[in-house]
Amino acid sequence: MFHRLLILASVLVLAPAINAADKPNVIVIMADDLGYGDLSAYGATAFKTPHIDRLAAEGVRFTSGYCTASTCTPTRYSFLTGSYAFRRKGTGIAPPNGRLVVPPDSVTIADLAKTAGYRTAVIGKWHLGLGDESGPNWNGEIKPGPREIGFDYSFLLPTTNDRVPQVYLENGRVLNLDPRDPLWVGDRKPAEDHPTGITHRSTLKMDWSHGHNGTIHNGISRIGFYTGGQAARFRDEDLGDKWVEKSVAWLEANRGQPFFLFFASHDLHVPRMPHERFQGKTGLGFRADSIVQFDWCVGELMKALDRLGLAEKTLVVLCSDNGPVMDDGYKDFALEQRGEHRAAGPYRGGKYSVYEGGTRTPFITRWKGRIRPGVSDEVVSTIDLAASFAALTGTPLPADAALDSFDVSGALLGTPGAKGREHFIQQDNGQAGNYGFRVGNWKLVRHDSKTARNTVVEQQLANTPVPQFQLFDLAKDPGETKDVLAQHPDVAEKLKARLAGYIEAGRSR
Ligand code: NG6
Ligand code: CA
Repeated sequence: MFHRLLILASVLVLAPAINAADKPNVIVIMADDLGYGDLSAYGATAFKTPHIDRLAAEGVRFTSGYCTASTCTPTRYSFLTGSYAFRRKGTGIAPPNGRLVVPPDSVTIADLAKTAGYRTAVIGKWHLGLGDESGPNWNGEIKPGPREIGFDYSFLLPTTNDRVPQVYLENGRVLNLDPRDPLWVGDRKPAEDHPTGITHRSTLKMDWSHGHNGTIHNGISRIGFYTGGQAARFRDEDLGDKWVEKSVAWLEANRGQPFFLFFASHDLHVPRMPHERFQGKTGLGFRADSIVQFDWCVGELMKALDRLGLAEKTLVVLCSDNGPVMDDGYKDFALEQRGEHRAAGPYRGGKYSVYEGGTRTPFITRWKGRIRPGVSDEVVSTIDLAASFAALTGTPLPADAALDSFDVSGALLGTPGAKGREHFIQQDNGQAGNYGFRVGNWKLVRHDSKTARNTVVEQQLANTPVPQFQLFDLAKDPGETKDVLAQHPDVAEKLKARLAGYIEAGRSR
C-alpha cells in the first residue's frame, strides 16, 4: 500500500517521463480566431466560459502559449508537420479549390500517432487544401487529403466557412451528395444570372463588409462560387453540434485503444452564425456568442470523456489557430458591440499581425490525475506538439521531420522546473516576410521593408509606416508599445542574426 502511495505521489509531483505502457490518448481542441483575452479563464469578464474554465482549473493554463502564425492555414500546417510554414511556399490562407498544402510524404503528428499505435481522426474545419494540383474532385474521391497524411477518420468542413462550398466531407467524399445534382466549385461566376452577394445583397441575413460577395448559401454570401450539391449542404448554425456529435461517436467507437483526435472547431471564424440557442446569449453579438458555443462544445467533449471513463487516460490540449479579429468581412458588429471586452487581452495586434496578439493565445493542457493544476509562464507552441507527442509515446522522431518542433512535454505536463522553448518565431500569413522573434523576454519584430509601409493592417489604418525592426521588452512592456531598439542595439543585432540564421538554416531543431 505504502509503495503504491509512494509511486502515486511521485507521479503527481514529479510527472516523470512516461513509459510506453502509459501512453495517454490525446485530444487537441483548436479554436479558430480565439484571442488571448477571449475566455474567462484568461480574464474576460463580459461573459463566462465555464467549461473551459474548468479545464484550466484542472490543468495547466499557459500565459505564453502560442500558435505559430497569425492566420489559419500556416498554423495548421506547422501544427501537423512540426515545421514552420514560412519554410514552404503555398502555405498561406488556402482558397476554396486549393490543393493539399501538406505533402503526403511528410511525417505529420498523425503519422507519429499511428506509429505509436494510435487511432487518429480529424473532425471540424480543415482549410489545408485538398487534392493534387488540379484541386479537389468534389464529385468523386477527394485525395490526397487527411487520410494520406495520417488520419484514419475525417469529418470535415473542407475550407473555412466564409469560403465555398458548405458541405461535409467524410473520409474524402462529400456526404449526402446526389449524383444527379453534381457539385461545381469555381472562382468565376458560373452564369450571368447566378445570384451573388452583390446582385442579391438586400436578401442576405448577414451583410458583408469586404470580400465575401460570391455565391449565397443560407442567406450568407461567401468567397467563391458554387452550384449543385443541394442535398449535401449544411446550415452554418449546426456546425458546432455536428462536430460534437461526430467526435463523441468516434470517441465511443475508439475508447478501447489509444487515440488521437484533432477537434478543429470553426468557432469563432466568420461568418459567425452560432446555433439559435446561443444567439444573443452574451449581448456582445455573434462573435462572443460563438465563444460561448465553443465553450459548450468543449464541455460536451469533457462530459464524454468522463462518461467513458477516459478523463484520466487522456491528455487534452486547448489552443487557437491565430489571434482575434473584429470585422473579418461581415457586418456582425463585433467591434461595435464589444463594450469593455478586449479580445487580445493586454497584447498588441491580432489576426494577421506578428505582434503578440497575433499568436499568443489561450493554451491549456489537462490530464486528470497526472498533471498538477497550475499556471505556467513557459513558452510552448502548437508546433511543439509533434515532438512532445513523440516523446510522450516513445516514438522516434525522424531527423528530417518536424524541423522546428521541440520536446516540451515536461512543460506541457506542468512538471516543476521543466522548461519550454528558449526561442520562438512568429509569422503572419507567411508570404510577406514579417516575423516576430521571442527569446526570453526580448521580442524582435522584423517587417519586410515593403510590407512595413504597405500592408501591416494596424499601421495602414494609422497611415504611418513601421520601422523594419523593433525591439520590445515583454517583461516591462507586454503590450509592445515602447520600441527600445535604440537603447539596446547589441541585443537587437544578436536577435536579428539569430532569426536570420534560423530562417536560412531551414530548420531550428
Ligand atoms: C481573408 C478573408 C478573411 C478570412 C481570412 C482567413 C477577405 C477580405 N478576408 O482573406 O475573411 O477568411 O482570409 O482566415 O476575404 S483564417 O483564419 O482561415 O486564416
Ligand atoms: Ca483562424
